[in-house]
Amino acid sequence: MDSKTLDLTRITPYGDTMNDGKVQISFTLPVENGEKGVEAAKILSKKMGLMDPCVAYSSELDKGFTFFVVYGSLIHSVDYTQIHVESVNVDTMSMEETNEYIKENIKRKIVVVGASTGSDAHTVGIDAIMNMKGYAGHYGLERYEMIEAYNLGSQVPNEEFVKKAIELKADVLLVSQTVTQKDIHIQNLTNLVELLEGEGIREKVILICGGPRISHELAKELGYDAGFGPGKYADDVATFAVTEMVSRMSNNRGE
Ligand code: B12
Repeated sequence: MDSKTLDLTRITPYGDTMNDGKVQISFTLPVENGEKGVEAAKILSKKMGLMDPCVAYSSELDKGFTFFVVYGSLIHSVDYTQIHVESVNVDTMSMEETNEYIKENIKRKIVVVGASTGSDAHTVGIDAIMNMKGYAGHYGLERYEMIEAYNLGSQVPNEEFVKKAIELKADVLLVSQTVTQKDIHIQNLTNLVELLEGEGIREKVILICGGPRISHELAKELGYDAGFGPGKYADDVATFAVTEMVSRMSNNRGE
């Protein structure tokens, strides 16, 4: 490939010239910082598909642990034209439009209960969606006139979350998961679905999860109605939830 033509069937990272494949990666190896460690980082980088790897930086993190930054040219490319991504397909409404939509179609306030569940202590994600102040210029659900929003905070056990959902007669459940180490999010999200099914309320709620590593595809696989990751805000979530509620109401009426 030449250095000017963009070929979408074979895209590769851009450094300063089209198709140069330049990337920077960083990782830690459990070895001393020294020439042998640098060589190990280079060999590993080549195995990862980097041509001419150059260790730009190495530093001891702790005794026997070294952090490396490596530059190189990636030998791989992807066919961008063949990529299909499953994403939530809604035209996001503004807060005012959503309030109007609820008034016209649901004719009562809807109840949304959210939390960061299990052992996850990260609250910023769920707050971004729910807090009155909102996030990045998007007001959170607490500000919506037609939404009764309950943010239960973080480290909420699934059992307690389900109990609250029943007590508050939730229409929509929002679950945030940030920590994904050892796939803890998968276990936790799956356990929640099982508990909701056990209580016989899974089909009565719109079940939505979100977090930095949550995709719509993963959410659907785990039995959720939708999943939202970075770059998604309260208005996206609210639009999906209310349009899904109304579509289920019409289906139940056999329309
Ligand atoms: C702040 C922070 C903390 C704070 C949290 C404070 C708090 N009150 O939340 C503190 C210091 C407590 C913390 C602790 C830990 N953290 Co921390 N933390 C972060 C940090 C720096 C920022 C996260 C954040 O707030 N992002 C901003 C929000 C707005 O983004 P977001 O969550 O993606 O949310 C958006 C979307 O994802 C989506 N969304 C999120 N949730 C939901 C929910 C729904 C329903 C919907 C619809 C959408 C949605 O909407 C939001 C807006 O677009 C990240 C690194 C980073 N830079 O991202 C690490 C990070 C998340 N933490 C990490 C880790 C490992 C930990 C600890 C385990 C560390 C430790 N060993 O003790 C502990 C966790 C303890 C626990 N039991 O959970 C790792 C997670 C790695 C992984 N993939 O598992 C990260 C990535 C750091 C890293 N690179 O290693 N952390």
